[in-house]
This record gives sequence, structure tokens and C-alpha cells, in this order.
Amino acid sequence: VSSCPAPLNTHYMTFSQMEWYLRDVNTSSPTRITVSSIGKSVEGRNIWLAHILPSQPSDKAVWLEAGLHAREWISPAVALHLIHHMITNTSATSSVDVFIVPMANPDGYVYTWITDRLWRKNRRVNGGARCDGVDLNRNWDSHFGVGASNNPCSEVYQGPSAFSEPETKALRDAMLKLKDNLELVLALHSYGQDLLYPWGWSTGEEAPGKHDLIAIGQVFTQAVKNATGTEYAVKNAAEGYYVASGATDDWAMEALHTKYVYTLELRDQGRQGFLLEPANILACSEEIWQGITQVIKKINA
Ligand code: ING
Ligand code: ZN
Repeated sequence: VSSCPAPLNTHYMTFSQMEWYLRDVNTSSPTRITVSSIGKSVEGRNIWLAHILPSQPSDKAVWLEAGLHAREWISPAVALHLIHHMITNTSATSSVDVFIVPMANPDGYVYTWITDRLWRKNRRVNGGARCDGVDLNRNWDSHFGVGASNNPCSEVYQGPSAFSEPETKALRDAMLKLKDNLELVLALHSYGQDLLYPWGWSTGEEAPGKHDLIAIGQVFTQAVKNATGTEYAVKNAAEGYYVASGATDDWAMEALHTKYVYTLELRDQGRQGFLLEPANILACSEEIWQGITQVIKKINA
């Protein structure tokens, strides 16, 4: 990782810097990666999808979503690192197609750089309301409205209807194209150092394959601990955090029947929280890389 180009290691990138970086790797490594736009945000910014190509044609796909919540800056930073790893270390993930959306909420992210560092939602202007924004992790069509808010001023406003937002629609449509090939869906958030498995919408029902979700989750946490010493924990989303509906992970499990679906809460455990210092970027990316490569190895063994 020390070979990572600046400012990847030491600074959080602006959205423009991310776009330059993605354009650069797309041009310099055409046999390793294809970057394309899967749609546009409310304000018209592109939502970029990086497809890291396997060494041989594969029918297995891994999906990584980052930056759905604007203030969780470590999420896109780690995603960009993973892209860098995958195009330079050609063997670790060569048996599967990896799809990474490093910045799923560009409008919100730009807003956190310019106006409000702690903004979470997208930048939808809610008609008739005095507050802006929809929580894109409450807007998916999975028990929509059960564990979220219908108040536009809430941080967890679900939106007027499921998939009302262009950002969630773009992600959904790209995931639907891969449907049967998807074996792992990982949504990167912060913070907490926890790997959360479904369901998020209810504490009363067990997710299909719960036993395997926990077992593979432990492969992740153990790999991270062995390689770096950092501790992550495997938890059920609703029990370990709170009941929340309309999230990426529940939708992927329910609508796509993807077997391994998680929300990964990155560093830290609350000392710096959303304001995680950039000195963590390198180490956090490194530990997640270790965990993800071991999980991919294990589920394809
Ligand atoms: N956390 C997730 C959130 O959307 C979560 C946690 C996801 C809980 C899915 C339950 C289900 O609130 C962050 N950091 O956003
Ligand atoms: Zn989040």
C-alpha cells in the first residue's frame, strides 16, 4: 500500500479528485479495470462503477458499495484503496468479477466538504418541506417505512416512496443485472468496527443462512485481527445496532437472494467517529483488504 499514489494514503479526496483518480486508473490499466457511469445523482453528478476484471471469465461477482452516507468519509477512501489493490495485486481477487461503487452519494459528499461536514442524506429538495435530503439507506424496497422516518427533517427520512431517489435506483439497476452471479454484497459505512448481517428491519426474524453469514463474518474478523490486530465484531444489524428498514443489505438478501450480505461499519469505535482523522486511512484500508481477500477465498474454496 505504501506504493499507493498520493493523496490516496494521507488525505481524504474531494469528489473531483476521486473522478480524476478513477479516470486515471481506467486509462492506465485497461486490462484490469473498466469504469463506467451507472446513473446520475439528484444534482446531476455521475455515480461511477469500477469493474475489476478477473483473469479468466467468471460467473461469480462481488459487489461493494461505498459512500452512501455523505459524512462517512472513510468508506469511499477505503473503497478507492481496494480498487488500487485489486488492479496492482492481480492474484488476490482474480477468480471473481468485482464491482465497486466508491461514491454512491456524490451530492451529499460534496455538501460535506463545502457546507455541513456531518450531512448524511442525499441532496433531494423535498417538495413542500423545509428540510432537504433522503436517507439513501432507508430508501430501498425492503420493508420500506417499517424502521425509518416519514419526516423530511429526520436524518433517517425514507423518502416519499421506495426507490424515489436516482442514486438508489442506479445501484438497484446495476445490481439487478448481476443478480444470479452475486455471491457477496458489502456496504461500507462508518463507524463502529462491526460486520453486520441481516435483517436490519426486524429483530424477530432470522435471515436465511444465518449460520453461514456468521461463519464467513468470523473469517473476516479473524483475518483482520491476525494480520493487523484490529478488532471487528460480527453482529446482527437490528440487534447490534437498531431496527432500520430500506437498507442495501436487506434488499440484496430479499430481492436478489444473495447469500453473503453485510453492512461493514469501519473505524473507529467512537473516539473520532465520523471525523476520523486521515492518519487512519492507510491502516483501515489495509485491514479491510486482508478481511475481504480471505472472505472471497473462503466462499470460493
Ligand atoms: N449505519 C447503518 C445505518 O444505515 C444499519 C447501520 C444498516 C443498521 C442496516 C441496520 C441496518 O444506519 C450507518 N453508519 O449508517
Ligand atoms: Zn452509514
